Amino acid sequence: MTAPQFVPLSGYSELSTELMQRRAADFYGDIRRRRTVRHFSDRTVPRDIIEHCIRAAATAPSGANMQPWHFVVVSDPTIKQRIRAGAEAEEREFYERRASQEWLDALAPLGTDAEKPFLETAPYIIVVFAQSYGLLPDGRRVKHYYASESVGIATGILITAVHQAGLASLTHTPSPMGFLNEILDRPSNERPYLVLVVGYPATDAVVPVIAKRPFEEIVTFL
Ligand code: IYR
Repeated sequence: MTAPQFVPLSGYSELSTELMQRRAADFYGDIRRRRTVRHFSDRTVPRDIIEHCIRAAATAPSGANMQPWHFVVVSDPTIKQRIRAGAEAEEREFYERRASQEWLDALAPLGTDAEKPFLETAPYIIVVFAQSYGLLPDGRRVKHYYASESVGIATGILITAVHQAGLASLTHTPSPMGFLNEILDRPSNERPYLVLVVGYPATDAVVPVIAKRPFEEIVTFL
């Protein structure tokens, strides 16, 4: 067992109430502009922007601080092509056979289909892997706790960081995603959690007309 060590909380600085109110409102005003985009430009994006977004994501809290994630950033056109082929094969199965009518009806307002050209067009595909357990260099397993919750939080921060950097993203979840372990050569303790497509939106990008649920419906103050 390792004994805890503590240092003063030096990164926190208190803000005035007015500044907190303004910042909270401003942040909402900015994040509410985020839209999931399915039409990307092929314009390149400097890699350090993506690196910073991933560094931000990796500050997420995680179960027992195990940080049960790995991010694979794909810009190589050949690998993107293989990911697109793998994803579209699964998606065709999904749309033509696996999905229930209820599921297809729920997706109808989004206008999605099995064609995923953005997987080749966008400059970056970030594949987020969740590690169900860790592996020490000698092969021993380290237990991970709340891996899904932890990776979900990190992914939320990643999406927010990408938006705040001025780029668009798409959360994409071909299912099943096992083909990504093979293409990206990831070990068996990692499962693909989500694919985040990142880049500039196409100049003629459109987004579906959808709405967020009313605040009163999603919150209860007691
Ligand atoms: N994975 C499919 C289907 C899909 C499922 C959900 I739930 C979505 O919110 C969107 C799409 C696809 O990517 O098209």
